[in-house]
Amino acid sequence: MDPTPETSRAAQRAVDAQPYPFRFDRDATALVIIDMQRDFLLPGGFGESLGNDVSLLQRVVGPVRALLGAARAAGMTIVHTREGHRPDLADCPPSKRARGNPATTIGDHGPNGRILIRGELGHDIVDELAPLPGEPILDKPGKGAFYATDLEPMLRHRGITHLLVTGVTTEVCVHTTVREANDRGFECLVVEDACGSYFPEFHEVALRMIRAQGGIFGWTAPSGAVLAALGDRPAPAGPLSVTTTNEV
Ligand code: TIU
Repeated sequence: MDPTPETSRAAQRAVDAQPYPFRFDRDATALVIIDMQRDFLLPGGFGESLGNDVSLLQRVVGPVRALLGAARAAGMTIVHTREGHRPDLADCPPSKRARGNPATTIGDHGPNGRILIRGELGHDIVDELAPLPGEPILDKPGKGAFYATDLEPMLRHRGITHLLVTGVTTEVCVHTTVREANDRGFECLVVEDACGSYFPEFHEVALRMIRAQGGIFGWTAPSGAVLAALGDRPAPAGPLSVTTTNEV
């Protein structure tokens, strides 16, 4: 039997987002957690080797953890990504190792093992956000999660059309992934406080770039608004008022 308008509406959620409400169906939406790895969040890893203060990313863990709990409770698709390379570095562009001429670089030994190398402690996801069995972990060699990975078929096979994007860093791997997803037709909401950067000003501007021009790459919203929409609360009946402005 075809779903009635009432059941269709019950499946739909709406997040109070910018630049206008983000409507989604939990069954067609994935929570994507980008690169919440020790190598970016803890001392001695890739992030610090690039000269960054990694403590700035710690504030992201709590909001991502809350979203992860809500997505698990809702039975949603959850994808964890990790940036990194093969132990033999065959998939690492020499330019990426050399960039910035750091004292230690990808493949070198650090306190959490070889930097940004698959299988090493530093490459893995922080304890607070450890994936559960059945949650896909996507290893990616680049900044974007679609480049040289099987993310796109993984999402299409599950009927996923909408992404809730979180993780680090906002202007690098989150942004690259959202741009790639946007060109593939996925609707992306970037969760503002569940993303972070070593540069707070880049974080803010990166979010504005997502939602500018009527949502040129997608939507943004705070985690509280997303959590409210993820629960067992249907979207309000009737059309949401949609006002598209260039306010960012
Ligand atoms: N350096 C930086 O801001 N980010 C990265 O190198 N990778 C990710 O963003 N994951």
